[in-house]
Amino acid sequence: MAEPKTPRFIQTWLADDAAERDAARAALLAQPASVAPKFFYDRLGSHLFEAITELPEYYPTRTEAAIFARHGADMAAAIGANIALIDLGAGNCAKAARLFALLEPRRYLAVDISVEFLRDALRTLQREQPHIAMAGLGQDFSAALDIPHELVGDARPVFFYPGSSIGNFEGTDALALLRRIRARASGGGLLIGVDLVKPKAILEAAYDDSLGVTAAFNRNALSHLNRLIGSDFAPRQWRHVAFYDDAKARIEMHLEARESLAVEWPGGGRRFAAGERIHTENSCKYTVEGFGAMLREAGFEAPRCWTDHQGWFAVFWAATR
Ligand code: AVJ
Repeated sequence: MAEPKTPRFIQTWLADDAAERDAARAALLAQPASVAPKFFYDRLGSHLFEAITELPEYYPTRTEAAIFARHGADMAAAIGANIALIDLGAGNCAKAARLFALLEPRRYLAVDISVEFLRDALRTLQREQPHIAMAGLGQDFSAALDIPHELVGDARPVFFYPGSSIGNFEGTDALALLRRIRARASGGGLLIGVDLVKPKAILEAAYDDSLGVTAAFNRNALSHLNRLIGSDFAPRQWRHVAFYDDAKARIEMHLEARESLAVEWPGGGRRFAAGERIHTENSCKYTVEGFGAMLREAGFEAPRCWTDHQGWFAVFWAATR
């Protein structure tokens, strides 16, 4: 019997590299303090996010899956053959794996910041799908999108960015990321999932679920930071806060100090007053028109769009010449 294939793995991002630690400390000392959402995703954080996608209140994952189930054949026809599927923020790789039968990619490149989690998921997937050449990239693509050419080969690069992860970026940053993707997608394109503006109550429940899984996910960023910079955050002292800002069309997540407290780390620290917040995430919501315009501004031509029957979520295919 042949040896089971192990996907090639290239790691360019280290959460505990000195520059990352400096930036994390600087953000904690800023007014207001913040923790970048990438720090949600240590191994436990990736598992907690996986649990979030199963919550009854968290509609994005299942709504997007329903759009793929209903319109996948249509999308595959638009996308075409001979592709390398490049999965940005692949996580457990489940979303891409469900498209394999439709898109029949020759190569699959999974990119994620949560390195160990990705490596485990990809090993399992490669065993199940030995005929697709797979590789993993442990990379912070929000800083630089660096896809080694030999991993794409002569296949057409199709970027896959599902789940509305683009929502973590504000206007100009989102546009810059789309432009970077477009520059690397010649002859292929971008298949992207985007969460849409909808009534506030539905949005807020999705980010403040009744089991408290999202609250745990939010607080886990503090445990991750404790390991990275040696801080002494006590997650229990922080309350999960999530609300929808209509004017900015975004969910904001924060951690709010339940009492006046001090946090220390080697070489520094700061006090937080009771009620003071650390901003941990923005999750921007779009309209179909607004996101289509943004894709065109990023240089994609004639994007196509599919939505669910409630108009809660959209998937766009934007080809690149
Ligand atoms: C992974 C960024 C798409 O914004 O919905 C889920 C992260 N945060 N619940 C989102 C998240 C709180 C998620 N994204």
